[in-house]
Amino acid sequence: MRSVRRTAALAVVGGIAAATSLLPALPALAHGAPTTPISRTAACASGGDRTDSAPCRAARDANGGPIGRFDNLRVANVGGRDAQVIPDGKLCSGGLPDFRGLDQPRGDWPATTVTAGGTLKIAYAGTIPHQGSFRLYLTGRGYDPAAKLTWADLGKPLAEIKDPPLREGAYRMSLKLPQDRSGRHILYTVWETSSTPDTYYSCSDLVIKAAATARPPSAAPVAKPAAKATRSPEPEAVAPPAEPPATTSAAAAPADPAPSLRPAAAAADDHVQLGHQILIGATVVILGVTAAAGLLRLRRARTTKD
Ligand SMILES: [Cu+2]
Repeated sequence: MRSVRRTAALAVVGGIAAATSLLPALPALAHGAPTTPISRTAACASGGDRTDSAPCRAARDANGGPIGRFDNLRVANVGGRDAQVIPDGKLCSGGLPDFRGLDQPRGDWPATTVTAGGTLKIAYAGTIPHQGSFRLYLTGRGYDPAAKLTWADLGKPLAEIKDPPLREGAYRMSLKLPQDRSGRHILYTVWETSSTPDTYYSCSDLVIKAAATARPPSAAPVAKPAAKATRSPEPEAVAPPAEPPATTSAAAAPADPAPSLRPAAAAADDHVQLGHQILIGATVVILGVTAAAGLLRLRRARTTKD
């Protein structure tokens, strides 16, 4: 009996050791950021995939040191009061000193080329599921990329999407873009989680191109009316199907950059969200108990035979 107990104890220890060794394979204690269209965090923050680019180096200089982790731009206890809590000019950093370099107005942030009036497919990397709502804002027609982003630039959200599907490491959403924007714009994404106290903020830079239905340019200069023509009817005929092919928009975006942005080991992560810890704790306990029970059964079977 003593040896059985010892075996059981060893098995528990072994099970826990085995479970612990699996931990690095589990997602790090991380959160999220848009990877399509690429956000300033996913590009330039630590763990980002364009950190060597000129705008990212400039952002680090402006930050006065390393930028925080790309998936960790979150503010606790905002509770939907985004415009009261996040100051104008600091929207891209969420007002967090660790990310202040991302607030710089620049014309060369890594951007995604999209089509006016098209459907933008969004991938928001999220390694551990949180429940919540995404509010998607787009800068208005008067937006000036040379000025810092303010709430007035954004107006009302274009869409609010609750608990979108999480597939292959990213939340998947679609957004119909307005016809009347062109050039540099910002998609501002607010993820207000309901399973944690945190709200996540991010700026994704877009270059909006006119739809391809435009007339081909003619060599001879044509007299243009001084004022814009009257509102043209929306070409609803080209409305995309529910799951539009990736080519309709975000053409310049890589098919799915989400998996390339695996957060590094949780070393510097100060995240203390109960949900994450319960998940990992439960995994350890379950693996440990399963291993112990299995070995105990084996041991018993052997003792009975003897
Ligand atoms: Cu999180």
